Amino acid sequence: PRLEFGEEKIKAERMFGLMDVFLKNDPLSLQKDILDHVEFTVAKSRFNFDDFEAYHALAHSVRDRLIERWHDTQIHFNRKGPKRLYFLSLEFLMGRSLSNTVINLGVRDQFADALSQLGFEFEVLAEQEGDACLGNGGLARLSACQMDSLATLDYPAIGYGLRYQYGLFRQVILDGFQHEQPDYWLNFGNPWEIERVHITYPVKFYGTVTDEVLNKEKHKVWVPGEVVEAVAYDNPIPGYGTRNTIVLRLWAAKPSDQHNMESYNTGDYVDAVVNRQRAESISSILYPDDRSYQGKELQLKQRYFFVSASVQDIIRRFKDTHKNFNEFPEKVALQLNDTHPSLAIAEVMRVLLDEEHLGWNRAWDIICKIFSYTTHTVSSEAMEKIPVDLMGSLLPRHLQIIYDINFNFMEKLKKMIGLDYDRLARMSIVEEGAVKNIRMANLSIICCHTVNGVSRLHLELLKTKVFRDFYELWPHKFHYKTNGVTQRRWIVVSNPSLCALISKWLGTEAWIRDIDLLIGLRDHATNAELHQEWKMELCNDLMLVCTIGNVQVSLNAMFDVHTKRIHEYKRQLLNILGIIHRYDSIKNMNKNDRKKVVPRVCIISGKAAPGYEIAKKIIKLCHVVAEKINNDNDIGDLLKLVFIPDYNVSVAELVIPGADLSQHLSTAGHEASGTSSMKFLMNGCLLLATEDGSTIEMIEEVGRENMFLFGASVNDVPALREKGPALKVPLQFLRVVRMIRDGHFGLKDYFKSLCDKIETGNDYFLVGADFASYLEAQAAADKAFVDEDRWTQMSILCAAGSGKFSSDRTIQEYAEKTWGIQPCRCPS
Ligand code: GPK
Repeated sequence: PRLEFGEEKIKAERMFGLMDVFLKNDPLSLQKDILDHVEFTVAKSRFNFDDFEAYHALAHSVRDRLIERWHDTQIHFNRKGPKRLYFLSLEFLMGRSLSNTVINLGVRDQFADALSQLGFEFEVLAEQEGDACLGNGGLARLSACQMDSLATLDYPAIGYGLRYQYGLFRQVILDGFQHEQPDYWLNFGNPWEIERVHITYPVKFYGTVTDEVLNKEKHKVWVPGEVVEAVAYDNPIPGYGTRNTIVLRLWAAKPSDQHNMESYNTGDYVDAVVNRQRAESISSILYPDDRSYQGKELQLKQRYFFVSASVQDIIRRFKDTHKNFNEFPEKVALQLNDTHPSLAIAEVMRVLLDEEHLGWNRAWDIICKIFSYTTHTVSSEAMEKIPVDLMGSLLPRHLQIIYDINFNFMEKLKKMIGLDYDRLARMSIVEEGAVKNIRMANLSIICCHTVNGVSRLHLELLKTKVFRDFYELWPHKFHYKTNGVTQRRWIVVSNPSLCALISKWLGTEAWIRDIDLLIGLRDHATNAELHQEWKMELCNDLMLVCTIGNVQVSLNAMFDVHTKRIHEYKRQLLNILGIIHRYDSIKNMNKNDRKKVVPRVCIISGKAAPGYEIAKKIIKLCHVVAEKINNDNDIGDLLKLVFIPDYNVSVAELVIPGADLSQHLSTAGHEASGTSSMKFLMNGCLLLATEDGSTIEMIEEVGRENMFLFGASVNDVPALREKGPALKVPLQFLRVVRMIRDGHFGLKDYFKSLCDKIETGNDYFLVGADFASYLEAQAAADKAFVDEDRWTQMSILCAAGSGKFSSDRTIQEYAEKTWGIQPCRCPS
C-alpha cells in the first residue's frame, strides 16, 4: 500500500519488488541500521564507539527515514501540482532535531528500545546534539514553529533560509560580564542536512546596467561585477501524525567558476584562489542584532544572495511544469518574514522583466498577487532602511526597479490624495535627507497584497501609528494573525510527563494534532485526583535545578523565570529592581514575618546584542545582585537569583517545564506579540505580565483571574511619558535605585548611566511608573502560591486555555486567508 499514490497505481509486481527495500522499524532492523551507520558513516568499529559516535549513527538512521518520507511527499506534491507556499526568512531557530524528529515520525519508542538493547540510552544520546541557532530570538523561533505546523497540517510549503557557518554567538559570562564567542556549529558535521551539490545558482552583484534591443524591444541587461554560487542544503521537516515531510532549503555561498576567470591568466594564481574563497563569507555569519539594521554592505549582500537563489529556485520549479507565467499567481505564494527578504519583490520583478520579457504591466500584476508580508515590530525606528548609494552600487538594476515602482506609486497616490507633500514624503519608498534611503517596509506594503501583524493589538498599533498613512489608503490590506507555538516541541518533546498526563485526562493523544481539545482539561479543573497528579508534575523541577548548577535552592520555592533577549523594552531591569526590593524587605523583617515569606528562585536568562551597551549593563547588574543575595546567609533559601548563560532553544526546553511563574514585562505597546509566554502557558506556568501583545488575547482565553497582570495600559503610556520629570514614582523605587547608585552592589560608576536613565524623567520605558503595580502583582503571586489548590487550579486552567496559541491555528489562518493554499496529504 505504501506505493499507492492516489489514482496512479504502480504495477503490483514492481510494488512487491520494491516493498522489501523500505526501511523497517522493528528492533532488529533499527539496530542493524544504527550499527551500519556506526561502521560505514561514522567509520568506527561496531565493537567500539562512544556516545557521540552513537548519536551520529542514530541520527543518520533517523535521517534515512526522514528522507524516505520526504521523497514520497515530493512525488505526491509533484503529481498533484498544488499552489505552493514559499516561506522566506533570514532566521530559523531550529534547536536540536533528534527528539523532535523521532516523535514526529512516530518511532521514538522503537528507537529507544533498539538502543537500550545495544546498551545505550536514547536521552543520553540526544544530549550529544548541539543546537542549530540560525536566528536571534522570537522571530526566528516563530519560523521554526511554523515550519512544524506547515508539515503537520500537510501544506505544500518550502522554507528558504541561509546556512550560516556561524550561528548566533555563544554567550559566555566572565566575572558577570557577557562575552561573545563564535558558534561554529558545523564543526562536528550536521546529520540533519543533505548537501545538494547539483542544486546551485549563480548570484550576481555590482556591475552596470545597459540597454539592449531584442526583437525590436528595448531591454535592460545587468552585467555583473561579481558572481557567487549558491548551493542548496536541504533540511527535511517531518509533520506529526502524517507522512508529509517538507523541506527547509538553506543556501550556502561558494566561489563561482562562471566569471572572474581572467585573473588566473593575468594575475597571481595564489591570490586569485584566495580571493575566490572570500565568496564564502557571504553566508558565513548571522548578524546578532535584534531589531536593528546598520546598512552594512555584507549584510545587504547576504540578503540579496539569499533572495536571488530562492527566487531562481522557485521560478525554475514553476517553469518545469509551465510554458508561460499565466498561472504563476495560482501556483505560487511568497511569504516575507519581516522586511529582511523584501528584496525578493524587486528580484522577481527583475526576472520577469529582464529575463522573461513580460513587460512592466504583466510583471507588476503578478507581483501584486503573489507577495504577502508579516511585520514583527512596533516601532518605526526599527524599520529597515538601505542607503541608496549602497543599493546602487551592489544592485544597480534593483535600484532602478524600485525607483520605477516608487514613481508609479507616487503618481497614483497624488491622484488619490492630492498634493499633500508631507504625506507623500512619508509614504515614498525613498526617504530623502542627508543620506537617501530605501524604506523596505514601504516597498513591502506597496507591493504585497496583505500585511499581517502578529497580534490583535499589534495590528491596532500598525493601523493607528506605524503604518497609518498606508492603512488609510488601503484598509483591506491590513490583517493580523496572532502568533502561535508548536505543542509538539513545547509539550510533547520538552515535557513528556505533562504530555502523558494531559493525554490520560483527555483520554486521547489527538490534542497533539488538534490543540482545541486541550479545553477538555477544564472539565477536570477541580478534580482532586487530577490536582494530585498535576501538583506532582509542577514539583518536577529537577531538570531546571540541574540547569541552575552550583546555586543551592529549595525545591519548595517558587521558580520564577524571565527568559528572552535582553532589551530595555522587555524590562529585565524592572525584574532586578523588584528582586532588590524583595531582598531589602526581607532584610528588614523580623523572624516571624520572615516565616511568611514564600521562598523564590528567580531565574533570568537571555543574550544582549554585542553592541547594546545598556543591555550588557543589565546582565552585569543581575550578576552583582545575585552575588550579594546568594551569599547572604541571613537570607538563606528565601531568595536566590540565578542567571543562566547562553539561553537557546535547548535551555528553554529545560526551563519552561520547570517554571512556576514566568515574567513578561514589556512596556505596553512595545511587544508585537511575544511567544515565550505561550510556551509557558501551555506548560501550566502562571504568567506575571503587562497587558501587551498577545497577552491581551490570553486574558480572554484563560481569564484575568488566572493571571497576574500589572502596569500601565497602552492608552496610558503616552500621557505618562509626557509627564517627564513630573511623573510620580513610588518611594520604594527611588530607594532601590539609590542602593545601586550608592554602590550597595559595587561598581557604582559603571551603573550610573543605568540609574540616570530611569531616574529624573528619562524613563522612556516607565520602569518607575509601573513599579508599584509590579510589586502588587508579585505580592498577589506570592499569595496565590501559598494556596496550593488555587494555584493548581489556575495552572490547569492556563494549560486548558492555551489552545489558541498553537502555531497550527496561526498557520491555518495564514493558509486560508493570506496564502490561499490547500492541504495536500501524502497517502500513508
Ligand atoms: C521582532 F522586530 C523583531 C525582530 O527583529 N526580532 C524579533 O524576534 C519578535 N521580533 C517580537 O519582538 C515578538 O514580540 C514577536 O512575538 C516575535 O518577533 C515573533 O513575531
